[in-house]
Amino acid sequence: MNPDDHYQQAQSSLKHTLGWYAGFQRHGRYLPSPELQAAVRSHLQTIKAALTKLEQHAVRIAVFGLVSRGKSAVLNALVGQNTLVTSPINGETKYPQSVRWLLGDETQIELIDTPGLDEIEGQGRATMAQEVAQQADLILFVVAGDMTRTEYEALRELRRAHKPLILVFNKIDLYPDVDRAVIYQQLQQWAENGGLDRELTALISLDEVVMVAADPAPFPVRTEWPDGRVTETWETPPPQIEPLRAKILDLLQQEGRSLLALNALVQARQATQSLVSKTIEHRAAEAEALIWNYAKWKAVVVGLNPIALLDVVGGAVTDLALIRSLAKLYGLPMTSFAAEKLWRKILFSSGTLLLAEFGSNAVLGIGKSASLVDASLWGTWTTTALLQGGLAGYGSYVVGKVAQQYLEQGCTWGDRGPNTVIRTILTQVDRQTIIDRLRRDWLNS
Ligand SMILES: Nc1nc2c(ncn2[C@@H]2O[C@H](COP(=O)(O)OP(=O)(O)OP(=O)(O)O)[C@@H](O)[C@H]2O)c(=O)[nH]1
Ligand SMILES: [Mg+2]
Repeated sequence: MNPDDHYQQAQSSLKHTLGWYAGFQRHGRYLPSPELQAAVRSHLQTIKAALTKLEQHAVRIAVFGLVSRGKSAVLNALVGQNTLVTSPINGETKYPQSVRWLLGDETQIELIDTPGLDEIEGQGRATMAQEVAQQADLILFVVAGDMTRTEYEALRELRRAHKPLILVFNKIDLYPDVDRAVIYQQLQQWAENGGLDRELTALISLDEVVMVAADPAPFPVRTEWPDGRVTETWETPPPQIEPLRAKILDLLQQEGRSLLALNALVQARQATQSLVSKTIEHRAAEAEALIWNYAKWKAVVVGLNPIALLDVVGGAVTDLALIRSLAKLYGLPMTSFAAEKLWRKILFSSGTLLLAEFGSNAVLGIGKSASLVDASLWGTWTTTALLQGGLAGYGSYVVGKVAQQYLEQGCTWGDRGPNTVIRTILTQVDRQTIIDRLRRDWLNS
């Protein structure tokens, strides 16, 4: 399957998720909870924005690094205009800001500049970095000179966003002797000192280390004229940005569409998961009462009813009714995923009950129906009834509990659910790609 199909699958999944949200909102009106409704609205916005981004082929690239490594300069060089302010003073860029990079085809690229990671303090830094990184399809991490411990730690933190990452070594005019292999070795060394962060070195291969000079320093040019005069002028060499430009375009060409699809799906997955778990939490007490009620009634009815077949059939019907009531209580759809898993559970629960019916016949020598006729066997009848009733009630309780879990998972794992589509895409991407290297991260995030 090609990236265009990934793209369409993601689009269809997001639309499907939006449709589901619309239904959920309607349900929410009958059972209002301001907190849930606010969550629905905000998640809806997120998914709509992700869909729009997908439809517009809008790629977002974020740049990170410590102060004065030349982050703003790198973006300026890519765009070919000095739109972002650069300065020798640390901490020039104070807030994330974005510039457009027009390439002339249908792809729109938004470049996001960020403040130096050592400029903002503590938690604020981590939050800013994670927020921007979450929104990005690709991350550029700019270093200049030896990589420091802070840089290594920042890289590890960014890795949590599970985005492809290019390590940009800037200012090569000042470090003419450094080569890519040396920088990569340094990264590996840090990884080894820090307990060998295999995932970080797997994320960044030597291929993703790129050398540039975004804003080379002017150098003096001495001219000796025939008349003996000597003049000195300053010349500014042009930026050397081509390797980075080529790397980004290559990556987008190869994996851009699948990346966009995956990112949109991850956002839809996060939004859905968070909403569904909030809903389940919100209705925890009601659900518990509902499950108990069904379990209790099933226990009593199965215990009292003398006909074995009726116990089993009636028990399965009760379990189905319980699941329907739970789904209704939550306002969650019964997806094929949840339905299939639950059927198995119900069959298992009925099977156990059936075994209990036969088992108690064998052990106690007689079933409920027979013992009911003979007054001397009423003691046996009570034991059998209690045993079967207890088992039946417990079966319902288990079904109710797993129903919560499967209803929850069904929203992302159902047909066209974000998780299902993410997994399909991941099984189809080529080896040797960055997405392939991120496979495990994408599946578990
Ligand atoms: N020699 C040399 N200097 C560069 C290069 N790129 C950037 N600089 C200089 O490095 C300084 C910092 O550049 P900025 O682009 O402002 O760095 P930044 O990472 O955005 O810095 P903050 O926004 O303060 O975090 C400026 O004086 C740039 O002119 C380069 O390739 N070579
Ligand atoms: Mg800057």
